[in-house]
Amino acid sequence: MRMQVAIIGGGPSGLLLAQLLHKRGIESIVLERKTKEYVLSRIRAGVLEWGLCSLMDEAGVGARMRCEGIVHDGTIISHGDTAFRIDFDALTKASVMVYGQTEVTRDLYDAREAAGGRIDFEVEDVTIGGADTDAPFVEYRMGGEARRIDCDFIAGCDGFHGVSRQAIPLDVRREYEKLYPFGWLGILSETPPVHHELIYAGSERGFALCSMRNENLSRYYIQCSMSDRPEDWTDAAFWQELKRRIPAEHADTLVTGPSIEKSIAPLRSFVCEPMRWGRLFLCGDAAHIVPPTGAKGLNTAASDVNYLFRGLLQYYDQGDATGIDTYSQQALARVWKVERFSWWFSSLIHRYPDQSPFDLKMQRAEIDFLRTNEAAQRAMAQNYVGLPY
Ligand code: RFL
Ligand code: PHB
Repeated sequence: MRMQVAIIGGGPSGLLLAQLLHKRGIESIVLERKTKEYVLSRIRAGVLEWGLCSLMDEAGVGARMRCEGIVHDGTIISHGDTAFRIDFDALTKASVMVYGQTEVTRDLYDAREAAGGRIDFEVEDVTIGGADTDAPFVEYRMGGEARRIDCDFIAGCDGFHGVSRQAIPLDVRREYEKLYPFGWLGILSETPPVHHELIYAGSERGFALCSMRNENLSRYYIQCSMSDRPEDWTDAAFWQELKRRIPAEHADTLVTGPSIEKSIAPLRSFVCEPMRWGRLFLCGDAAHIVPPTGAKGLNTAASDVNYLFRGLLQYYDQGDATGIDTYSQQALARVWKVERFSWWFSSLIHRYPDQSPFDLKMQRAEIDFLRTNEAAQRAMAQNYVGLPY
């Protein structure tokens, strides 16, 4: 079969790209390795930059987000019992939206189904062919049957463990990686959030984050050891540790309850260059990973989708390949800035196993500078609400 664009991966990147293209009359197929239920069961990001919110509107999937999402004009940063607020609205005249990745993905699936767009689930053995020619194709198996899609372009939206990145030859591909010596243990609980804004808490016992999905669904994280397993942590032990890391005024009012999800995520910074090889374009986690501090993973996936969508539109509408030819440079210029912010924020607020007394003093001085310097706060706020596309 023939399609204009073959999209590998039915996560938020692939689905958003498919929906934006469809709105402008460009047809695509989405190939997803898992079932829809599995994709929707993954609990991931919770904070959307205004740029992603606008893209959802443009894709025609913003209505529920605009209605049920919670606008946040600031966030709290604490160290021990010292806490201060970064006022996004006053510093940047912008804000972020708290609306879970699960809901974003659900809205995109609903729109795709309503539009009759093709998604093949539970695909296996996906391989990319001819990406460096004018006749690219994707081959895969579904239900034991071999299939082939001939297309103009391939979008590799298949996440960090996907096959798309591996299709770029090793002598072309350059990868940059940093692993952090700790993980995040996260829980979801049907309890009211401890505070109406997110709290990023540094402490001598390690980092903690108080986040939320809605007024009766809270998401909390604590920095943990890489060797910990979720089953090592009872709910009671989790709540106790969280309370010891956040300011006393919040620890005292924290409402606890049973966890309905508990998982550990490693922290990694990763970038693959280039993000384009011939007619193959990488988007989102397929090309880069950030540590979750600052909530940039999903948002950076969306900015890639934005550049690729506009490039494809320019190609199909005007016969102009400039946008797709400059995709990799444009996307990477923003990706590296986001990598820097996520690395900086992670370094600011975690305890590292090998930190010297000098390193700890530097970390405290950096937090104190941020607490007292408006220019530093503005730079932080600009990055948090999202750099321009
Ligand atoms: P995704 O969401 O990983 O989707 C990729 C999709 O591709 C499918 N796939 C394949 N399909 C076909 N053939 C193959 N060979 C395939 N290989 C894989 C997968 O099944 C999947 O459905 O990537 P995408 O779309 O680029 O979206 C990126 C975001 O999901 C990601 O950046 C964020 O979720 C990162 N992230 C977080 N970001 C935040 O901003 N805040 C968070 O709190 C946060 N928590 C997380 C996270 C990522 C995690 N991962 C990847 C382990 C927590 C976790 C656990
Ligand atoms: C979340 O709600 O899952 C979340 C929020 C902010 C982050 C990371 C994760 O920086």
